[in-house]
Amino acid sequence: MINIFFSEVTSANRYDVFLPYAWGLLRNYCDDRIENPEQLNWVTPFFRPESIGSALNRISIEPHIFGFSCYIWNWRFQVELARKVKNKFPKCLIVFGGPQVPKNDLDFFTKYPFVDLLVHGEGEKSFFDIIKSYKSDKDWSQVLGISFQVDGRRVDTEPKQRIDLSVIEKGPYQKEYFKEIISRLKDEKVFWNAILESNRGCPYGCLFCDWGSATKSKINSYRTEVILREVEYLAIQNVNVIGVSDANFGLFERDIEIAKHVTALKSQYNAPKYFMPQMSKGWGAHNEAVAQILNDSDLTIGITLSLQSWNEKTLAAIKRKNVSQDQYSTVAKMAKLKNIPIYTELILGLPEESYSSYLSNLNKILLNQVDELRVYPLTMLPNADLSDKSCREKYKLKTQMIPFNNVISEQELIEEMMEVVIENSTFSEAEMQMAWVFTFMAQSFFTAHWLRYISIYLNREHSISYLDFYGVFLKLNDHQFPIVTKIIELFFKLSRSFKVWDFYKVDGKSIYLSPVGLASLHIEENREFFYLEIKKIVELQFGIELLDDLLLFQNHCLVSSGFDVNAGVSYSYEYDWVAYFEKTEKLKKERISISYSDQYFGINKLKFARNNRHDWLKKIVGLNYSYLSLHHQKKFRVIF
Ligand code: B12
Ligand code: SF4
Repeated sequence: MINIFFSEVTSANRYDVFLPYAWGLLRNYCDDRIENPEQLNWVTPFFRPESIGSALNRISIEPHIFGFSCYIWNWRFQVELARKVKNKFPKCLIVFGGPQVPKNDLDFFTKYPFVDLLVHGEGEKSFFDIIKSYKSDKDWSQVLGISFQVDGRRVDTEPKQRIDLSVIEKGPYQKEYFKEIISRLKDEKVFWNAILESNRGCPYGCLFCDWGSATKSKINSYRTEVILREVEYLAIQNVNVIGVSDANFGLFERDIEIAKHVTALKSQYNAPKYFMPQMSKGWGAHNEAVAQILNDSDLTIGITLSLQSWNEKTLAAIKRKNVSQDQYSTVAKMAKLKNIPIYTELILGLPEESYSSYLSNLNKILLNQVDELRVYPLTMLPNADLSDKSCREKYKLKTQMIPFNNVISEQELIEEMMEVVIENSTFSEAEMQMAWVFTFMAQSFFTAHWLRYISIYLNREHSISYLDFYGVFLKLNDHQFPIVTKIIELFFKLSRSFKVWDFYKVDGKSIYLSPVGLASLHIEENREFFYLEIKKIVELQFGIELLDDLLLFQNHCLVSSGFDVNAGVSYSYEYDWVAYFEKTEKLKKERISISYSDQYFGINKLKFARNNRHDWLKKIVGLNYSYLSLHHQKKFRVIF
């Protein structure tokens, strides 16, 4: 009997778990093909965050093959666990696979002598051949797509052919082995999520992307019925979120069928709560239909319009094809009309990006009134072309290892690190810090809504750009404006430390917060005074007297920690702000009343305990991004 162990610790916290999909795919492939499968004992993999000691203690039989699924978010953990396993079980074959396994690090085996085999790229065929070889002569030279050492000399075998996904009859989730894992998670009442791929590969080859650089290739798809059955099984089991790992969902017409199927399942089983694909980069013919279907059934938190940058020089340098600015605006307008939220991603620190081009990206995005904006530091992934020495030199990339923004770290586990760009040939370190401050302001004040309506009003009525408005916050006197200056001070601190998400004590309990979360906490504690300060700032800096009616409308649209879910709340206004902001009509002096009656909040649609700031933060902002959760969603307007 061969005992096969596997570690695929996923990016998650204790309450929000991803099933070990890579393990499932490898096992599925091997089970279907291997002779005498009863000789293999696949031990339930490690996939939840835990300490090395605890993981080691749970190894109760001798491991013969130990697979490690390596990602940027678990690398240090995997290395340490592998080291200890090899120490304790010297005969165990340690196999590293996954995107964090470097292809070209020639010193790898010197640094990590306890690793026996490195598998590059797709794992199914290689892992199958490794097991087959383990059962016979242990001659790894016949296994394609791997690296190993013989007498201190590194051997790289020939790259392998990609497997044909269309011949796979049944996905792993429906197999017996996942049933046991799922039923244990259900007993624990954790939110459990599944990754699902309907296809593999990406025709683009963005310089910074591990995936694109690695697989730039023809798209290889599963048969539609295989996907539909997997989704159905997960829905019956009450999965929380299905994350689609395709690089370009919406590229194929059948994606509409998949989206419709998930919708039908949701109405039957009330699961999944969310179905989250990354939309195809060029906004294709089917994206709109897919977005509409998913939005109508409340399966999405918005459609993704990933940009990374809008600067032509940057796009050329990173070899990225984007939606054009015109196309972006058209999609944003369509989304607004259909009430579909849009969210956009940018990367800060890309080659040829400068402070002014980055701020211009930010401003254009806000002008399109996005609902969610995520900005990532440019991260150096080992297999992305950008990590090559030549690129580092060409763009004068200065990098720093920073702690990973990962919820795992609270539990005294190994802190994961990532290498990020803090300066390049066109963007100085000081400018990059300032760019982060503007980013936090855009996220907190615009997308998280704290000043969204005031910003739009100033832009529409007085042509004040969003960033010009927020820019004045940088020059304020802290005696006169203590609340706003405190927030800005906080943003500066975060931009310098790079430990952006962190744990904070709120009312005696620890909570994991983003910059938006921290700013929100501070504003919530001083709401009335915050808006008074804003009124004064606008008056002093721009000579404009903001209507109190607008300040009230702005303030009320954000869910307060005192909001009574059972009673709801109603407010009256002198002006029809809803027509002005939502229908972009002219401002009319017309009395309206608005009632807010939300019952559930945040991405997990939870209720929060009234007048409990900790719970308010946790449910509304907390572990997730701000998304659309800070402002009231259920609104009813009456015109008098
Ligand atoms: C789902 C996903 C996530 C999920 C996390 C899911 C989880 N399980 O925890 C979420 C949305 C949270 C996420 C976040 C991030 N992600 Co992500 N994510 C993905 C995505 C889309 C799918 C991953 C997946 O499950 N694929 C399906 C599996 C089966 O494929 P696979 O993982 O490649 O596995 C195959 C092979 O690698 C191999 N293999 C894998 N393990 C093993 C083990 C052995 C022993 C063997 C032999 C083979 C083998 O065989 C498998 C089958 O062929 C990938 C892109 C992609 N399409 O792969 C990016 C990707 C993994 N993410 C990436 C990154 C950078 C991130 C972020 C850091 C982004 C950011 N800047 O914040 C964050 C980090 C989050 C955090 N705080 O931890 C990079 C990772 C690069 C790296 N070196 O690890 C990827 C590759 C995308 C990219 N642009 O390059 N991500
Ligand atoms: S960033 Fe997206 S589009 Fe670009 S190569 Fe990676 S997966 Fe493909």
